[in-house]
Amino acid sequence: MGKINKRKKVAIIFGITGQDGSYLAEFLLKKNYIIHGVKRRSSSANTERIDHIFDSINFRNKNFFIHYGDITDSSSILSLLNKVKPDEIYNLAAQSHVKVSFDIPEYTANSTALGALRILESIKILNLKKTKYYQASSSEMFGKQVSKKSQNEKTSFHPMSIYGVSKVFAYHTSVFYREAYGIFASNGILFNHESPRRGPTFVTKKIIQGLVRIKLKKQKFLSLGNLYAVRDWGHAQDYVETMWKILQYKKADDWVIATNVEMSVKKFINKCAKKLNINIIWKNKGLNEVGINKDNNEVVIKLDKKYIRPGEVNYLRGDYSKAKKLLKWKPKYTVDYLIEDMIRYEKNLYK
Ligand code: NAP
Ligand code: F7E
Repeated sequence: MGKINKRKKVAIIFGITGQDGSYLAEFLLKKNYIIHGVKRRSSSANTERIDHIFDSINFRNKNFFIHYGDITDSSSILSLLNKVKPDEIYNLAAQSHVKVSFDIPEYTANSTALGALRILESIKILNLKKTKYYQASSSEMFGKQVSKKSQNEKTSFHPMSIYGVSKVFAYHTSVFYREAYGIFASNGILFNHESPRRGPTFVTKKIIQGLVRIKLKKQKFLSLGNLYAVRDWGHAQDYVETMWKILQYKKADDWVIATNVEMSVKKFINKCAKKLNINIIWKNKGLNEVGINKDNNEVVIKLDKKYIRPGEVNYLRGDYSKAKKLLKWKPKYTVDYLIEDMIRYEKNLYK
């Protein structure tokens, strides 16, 4: 009997150089996909999270291609989609930092909101009927939650930043292109997810990097903002798998992806410190609150008002029962594993 020649699936990843883009690329390559990643031009290298995917001698991987492009540039999107005609598109590109979105609101809206519109409109113009689209939606869309109930696909949105507002626009734009033009466009409403590859200014990475350096006596203290915000932190490696599952589901839909475990920033610090054998006691209130290393009486955590946001999301905990039931997905990694993985990575940098 002749061998069946199964065509490899082709995916475009916008945001390939980011935390999720790099893990998703690894995941899809293992599934035998051909990947086209889009990176934007920058004056210094922005590919350190994906450099290992290429072979080190020829800097080549026959299933992995990188293209210059920008989600604020419609022409680059249109011509790439026309050339590649992918089976799947993952839109992970965004100005993804909530605090930064207060400082650069217009650019945040241009990339995070209009970027999604540009890709969806390109799919429509090119009449790519078989192309499936994944939108990286965010728990930040839920925003101001008055009750401490968990959030699911039916919870209403009340964003508290231009980042959140932009993600709401991209969410509804995806639903609209699905309903009006029949495009397979799905939203993954992902709660916070972290990893050793997390950007250094997000709170988990900042805490772990800071505490490891304090432990190694390379830093004296760490300055933070709101210690009482509650988040639902998962591992990015777990979450990229669901992105793929979402596009394999029989119809386009919207999905909450989370762990359903809540934790305040302060509790996260205490957990990390304990794993590093730093014994922290807390003193004072408000902006004067400090974390003191009980063993030497030195202040290791201070608060700085520059990290306090004009709009804050105080409570996030995701109810992922729909994904659990229909996608058969649940997180593999606990927050304890996540912290240990991140600590291990930081410590290795100093070996
Ligand atoms: P990230 O590490 O900040 O990665 C963002 C990616 O977007 C990077 O590759 C970045 O390129 C790229 N990008 C930014 N502006 C661009 C532009 N104008 N044109 C082309 N590419 C651009 O974010 P992440 O944590 O991987 O998150 C991936 C996506 O999921 C984002 O859309 C984020 O908003 C969303 N999300 C994240 C979480 C989370 O907890 N991580 C939760 C929910 C949703 P550079 O490398 O050049 O900066
Ligand atoms: O802040 C508080 C801060 O910046 C978490 C993005 O991936 O997840 C992420 O957005 C909490 C906030 O993440 C500092 O006020 C205290 O309450 O790590 P973060 P985020 O804002 O939740 C969502 C789901 C996304 O979609 C986003 O793309 O921690 N916090 N002190 C601090 N935060 C930072 N960054 N730095 C501090 O010093």
